[in-house]
Amino acid sequence: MRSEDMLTGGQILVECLKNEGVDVIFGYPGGAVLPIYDALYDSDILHVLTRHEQAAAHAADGYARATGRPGVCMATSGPGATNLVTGIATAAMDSVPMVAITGQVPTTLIGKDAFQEADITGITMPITKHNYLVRDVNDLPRIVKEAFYIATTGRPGPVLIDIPRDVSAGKTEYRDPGPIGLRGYMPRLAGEPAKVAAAAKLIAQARRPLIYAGGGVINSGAAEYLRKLAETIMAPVAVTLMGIGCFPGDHPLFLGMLGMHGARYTNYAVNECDLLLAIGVRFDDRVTGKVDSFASHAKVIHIDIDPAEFGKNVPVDISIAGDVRTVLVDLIKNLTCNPDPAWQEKIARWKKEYPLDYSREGLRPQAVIRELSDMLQGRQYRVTTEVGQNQMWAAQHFCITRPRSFISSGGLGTMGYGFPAAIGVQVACPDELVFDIAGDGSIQMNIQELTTAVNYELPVNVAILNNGYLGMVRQWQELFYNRRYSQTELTNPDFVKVAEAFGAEGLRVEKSAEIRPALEQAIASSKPVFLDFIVEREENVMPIVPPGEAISRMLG
Ligand SMILES: Cc1ncc(C[n+]2csc(CCOP(=O)(O)OP(=O)(O)O)c2C)c(N)n1
Repeated sequence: MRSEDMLTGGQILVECLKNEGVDVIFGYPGGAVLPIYDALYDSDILHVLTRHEQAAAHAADGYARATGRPGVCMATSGPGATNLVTGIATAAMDSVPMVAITGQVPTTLIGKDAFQEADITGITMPITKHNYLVRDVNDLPRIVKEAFYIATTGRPGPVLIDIPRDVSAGKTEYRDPGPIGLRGYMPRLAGEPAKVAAAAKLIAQARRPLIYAGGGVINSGAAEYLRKLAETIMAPVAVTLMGIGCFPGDHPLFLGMLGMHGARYTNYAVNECDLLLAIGVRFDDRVTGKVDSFASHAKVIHIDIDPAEFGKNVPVDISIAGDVRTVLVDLIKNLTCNPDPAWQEKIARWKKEYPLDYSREGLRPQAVIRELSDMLQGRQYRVTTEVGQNQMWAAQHFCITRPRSFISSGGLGTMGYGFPAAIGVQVACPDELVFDIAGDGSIQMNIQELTTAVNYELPVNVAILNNGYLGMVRQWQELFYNRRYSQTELTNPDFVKVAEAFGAEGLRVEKSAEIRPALEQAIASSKPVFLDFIVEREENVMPIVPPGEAISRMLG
């Protein structure tokens, strides 16, 4: 081999990433990844330097959720790698395609408690779809190709590649690895025709059908077919938190979110339907409440790419394994239906009787969301959220009309997710308006990323619903712990001054009449903006299904 044909492992990695179409990496350097950062120095891949590795992972995740393309994050060995863990687990729980690259101590030191050694492949085993420790630089091209393939095919998820420093520094010739051959990994894509026919038969018999749709619809690009299905069989559509955007929020058949903070009419409809068409969902406990009472009058059809989901939480009558889009295309052909007109009428009555409403006095968080939602209609925008009341109010009151524009940590419920995710989303969608809906607690979990937003001129906006509490926990203490507010009252910094100190813009809003002008100012600004909304302190997210209860038994 001629020496001029030799590349370092770092250079080979960069070549491989380019071959995979990677245009941005979110990361943070350190000793064990120096050969990779050295190779990046000559590359035209954009590297976004976050201020914490957790934020790099969330930014990569936000990028992936906004685009459908895998997000890439990178960290050094030891603490850098462990700082990625929350971000990887967040992506895993929500089926987000991600490739995480970590540095590792040299192969000769592995297992010797070397400086900054952490067994990151061991640590991330349960939160990755697959992970690799690269022991030979010659294996890198194959591993990178496999990692992207695994992250993006079937049910998407995170894959980690751990690269010891001697491997990224080692030299060899770059060779294309050729076709991928992964024994035992065969994502099932085509639906099962006999089962599709059986499902069509059940649909024809149903009088009160209801669709329960989730993130799988968005992942498979099936929103258009979901809409066709719903309109063909005249079935109302309830969505999970992850499913928000898979069906237009302004469609007459839209029922909004079901489950713990679902609307009363939505949960009643789930309770009374006689056919539940569960599409790209996993029957999460926040959705089902008490499992035996969930949709207990209904036959259940479950369509999902991951057969491991069938019957995991709720028994199903027909399960169809396959890509949701492919299955829906098949199912829509030759469908007949016979819904009872009284079903639609009943739902319309419930909608009138139990709207998602709130008090108009003072500055209400729901009013902030509604106003923002109204202002953004007709424009290109994306919304991320933090976790807590802010997230649930956003889910209840934002009218989202297209997929990939509502981005939130559903499965893991990660506070500190929304702001770095918004940074990743803004990188992916430079021409769109990006808003993070935040709580005053959550924003402080990754507030340091304001520097990243300022440095890269990313004009993300953060609407902080500042109630001076860890609101959702306080709400539970109010309802279920006799108002004993143990450790949930917050002392906050002045968010306006914080924003200014970081070189961003800060605006404080204390009256409801000021909501719109402040939002307008934020939208017009070319800088990142923190909007500090001083909202009513003890507002609650209603309705709420008490933990362990049937979803038809809501408070509020
Ligand atoms: C990393 C992390 N730690 C703790 C929690 C538990 N938790 C869920 S909601 C919540 C309160 C969130 O408070 P805040 O961000 O102020 O939002 P609010 O509920 O007031 O809108 C907490 C502590 C969590 N979800 N994530």
